[in-house]
Amino acid sequence: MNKRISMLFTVAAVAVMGATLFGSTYTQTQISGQSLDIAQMDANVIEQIHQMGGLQLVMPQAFAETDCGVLADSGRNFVEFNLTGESVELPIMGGKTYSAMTFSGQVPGPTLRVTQGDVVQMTLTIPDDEVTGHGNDMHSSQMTALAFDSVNPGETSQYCYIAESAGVFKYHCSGVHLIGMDQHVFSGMYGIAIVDPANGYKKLMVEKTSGSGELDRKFYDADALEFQLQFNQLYLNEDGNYDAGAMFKHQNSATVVNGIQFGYVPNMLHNILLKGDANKNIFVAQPWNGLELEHMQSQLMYVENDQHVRLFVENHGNEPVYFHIVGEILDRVTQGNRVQSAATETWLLGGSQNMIVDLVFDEPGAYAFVNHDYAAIYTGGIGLFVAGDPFGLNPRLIDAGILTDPVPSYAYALGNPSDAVPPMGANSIAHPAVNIHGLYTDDVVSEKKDAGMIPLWEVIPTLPPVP
Ligand SMILES: [Cu+2]
Repeated sequence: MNKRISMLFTVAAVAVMGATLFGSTYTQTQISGQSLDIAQMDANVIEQIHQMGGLQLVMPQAFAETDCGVLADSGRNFVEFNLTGESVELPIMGGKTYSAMTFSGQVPGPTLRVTQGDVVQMTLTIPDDEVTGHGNDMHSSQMTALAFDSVNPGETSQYCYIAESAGVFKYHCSGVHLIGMDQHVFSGMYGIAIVDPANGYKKLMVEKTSGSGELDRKFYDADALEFQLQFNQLYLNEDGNYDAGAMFKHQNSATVVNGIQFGYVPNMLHNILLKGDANKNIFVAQPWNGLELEHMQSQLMYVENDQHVRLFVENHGNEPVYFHIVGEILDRVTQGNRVQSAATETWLLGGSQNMIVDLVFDEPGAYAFVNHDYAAIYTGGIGLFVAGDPFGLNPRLIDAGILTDPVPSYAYALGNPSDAVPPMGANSIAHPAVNIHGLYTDDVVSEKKDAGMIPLWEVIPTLPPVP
């Protein structure tokens, strides 16, 4: 089958499938009444599909309008989740910017954290001066994005749902009546909802051998130090605008974690601490290096040894994520609220798929987490956890007066990056400190400062020199 015929077949199949599922509103007459201009197929496939109605076959009346008032009075815990759709310029690697679309001025958007059974009231506001409308598809709901449709500039809209299923769930802009959804998502309009299990998380059991090698088990309390890692790609042209052609060909221009390429690798401070020289890089790629980069300077993630760590991982992208931590084993992998694997080296996440990884870092050291696809690693899909005090810095930091006593992780001195720290849940261990790091607008940075998060770029120059 040649390419054009095969593409026509695909589009027709979408239409016929829609007619089968929703026959009462989409008839054969409608299908035959619309024809595709094959010559324009490559130019604007999405628009063609839209013209055919192939992706808009769902009957609005088939969806029960969920009454926020009824749910608010249901006696369930009621959580408001307010988002704003904003197009802004945000930094990319190499000192340039790109045309980003955001939920509330940050990429990824704010993380929603609720408990299974809670009512969520999602409100999306689009400012008057915004260039386009936006939607929001919450995967933690069980309502079609079409019921919500999209919101025009200068308008606000909301819907309510019960978060029935525990787990990690993507949310993402659904475009303008679904048109441009790919552009809006890859430009930054995505985030996650964490729905904690109603009965809390489970203890973590790790098999260990002890004594002369007999098998033993070690149990860790359900409470854990938590991080969020959201993988995606950028598809940009030279001008920093979305390139749909590159997306269709799966030729991304960057692999990002929480919106940034190489956002969790060492910076000049680590160079000073380990090599005594801000300009002697200790990591092969340190593109976000320099205090003048402020909240964009790369940061590391610090954990204690023998501590229960929980990672909420989502793949928002078009490429698989082969999640692996170099030098560690994923002690437990959970999807939804069901354990999928224990003691596994790597776990595969397809597009819009997620998992919760529970693990313990046994030995002091630096551990790279990667998408173990080499193309992804080399284009930014890598970051570092540092467990314990592998570099023996405690005495030096105490001598310098930065610390008074030895600490079990560098988080006590530097904090963990704000974009990797999810909101607290019932089984969360509080991070010792949180620094401001992320793909944020200046307004979001101000909010983080007001919330007590540390602007390291302001604090570090005031610290005494490390001996
Ligand atoms: Cu949008």
